[in-house]
Amino acid sequence: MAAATVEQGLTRVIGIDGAEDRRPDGLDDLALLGIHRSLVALRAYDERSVVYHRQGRIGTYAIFHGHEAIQAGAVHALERRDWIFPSYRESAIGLLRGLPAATILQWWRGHPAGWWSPDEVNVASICVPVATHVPHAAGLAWGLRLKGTDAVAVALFGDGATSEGAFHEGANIAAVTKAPLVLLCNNNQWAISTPLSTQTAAATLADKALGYGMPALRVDGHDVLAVLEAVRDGVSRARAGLGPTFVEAVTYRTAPHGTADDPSLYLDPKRVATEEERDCVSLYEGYLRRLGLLDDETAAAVREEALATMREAIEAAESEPLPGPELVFEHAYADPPATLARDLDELRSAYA
Ligand SMILES: Cc1ncc(C[n+]2csc(CCOP(=O)(O)OP(=O)(O)O)c2C)c(N)n1
Ligand SMILES: [Mg+2]
Repeated sequence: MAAATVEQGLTRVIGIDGAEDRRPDGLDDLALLGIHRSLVALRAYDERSVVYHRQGRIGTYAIFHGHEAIQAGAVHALERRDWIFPSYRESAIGLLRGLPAATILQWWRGHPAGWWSPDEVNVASICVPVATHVPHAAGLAWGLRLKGTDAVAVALFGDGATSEGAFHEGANIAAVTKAPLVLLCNNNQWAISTPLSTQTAAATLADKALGYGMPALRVDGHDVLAVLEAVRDGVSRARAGLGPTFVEAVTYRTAPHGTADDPSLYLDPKRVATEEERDCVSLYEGYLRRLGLLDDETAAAVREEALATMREAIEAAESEPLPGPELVFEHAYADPPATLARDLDELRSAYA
């Protein structure tokens, strides 16, 4: 990969459309099966969360069906010391770092237990404002470099995020400081109902990296191993002190933006059906089957384990007591003004 070039085609590892499968360097059978478990854990989390939302057990939820390959590919390209900066679309990525599913469900329930200390798992808080975590990730990555460690950071964000000022500020400062950062863009071709064609006039999102003097790679976001290889390339550059890399992982959002969205107003069902034929989990399972590493029985066992985790997690989340209304004020002031006591009384009486 040269200093500041954009590879225009979409790189793949899994044989799609009759191409040969490849095996990325350094991934033994165990590693390949670990990636499968991660994909299935994310799929189960997402599927069950939509059901829990419909049952009124969690709040509004950002569905990530079809984005699992981007998330698992990224995490499996990293070492445990490396940092992950997720957006709402990657809310459950911490599962792959050992965060309990109950903790993430609590986040979507608006429960105070739905938070973790980022430095315990090197996963930053879930970022809801579009792109504002990009400068945070750039700053943390720069700090890692200043401290003399060889750890890196990855920030995950969407196609729409690349139109936000925060993305550009973050990309620029990361490049200027040679921050060890991988900017991983999930190009699912929609920002809620805004299609990519009206989002940008750039030929590719990866082209935007050129303006900041960083190289970019474009991969098929349905292909977990292609994402892994690209992020791994970016991580190697970052560890070597060469600065940030932009990875555009191209996929297509076949699900609603979130549980509050009605995509029938703008998504073409025919396109959705075509994209679903290349579902990232099924594609990877096909690859493992061709390698003789997966059969029906193992696939069913992995899925059942993931579903059991979710059953236990929702039960654990729901059995945690709800906080009292005073929590709203508890961390707001070092010295609460006198009027707050009155407000709190009013709030309590509304709850009583
Ligand atoms: C700064 C900011 N502006 C607007 C919103 C409302 N909003 C939430 S998601 C979204 C679309 C983002 O699209 P994209 O970056 O492509 O990410 P995706 O949701 O497709 O993963 C918008 C505009 C927000 N959360 N933050
Ligand atoms: Mg998008």
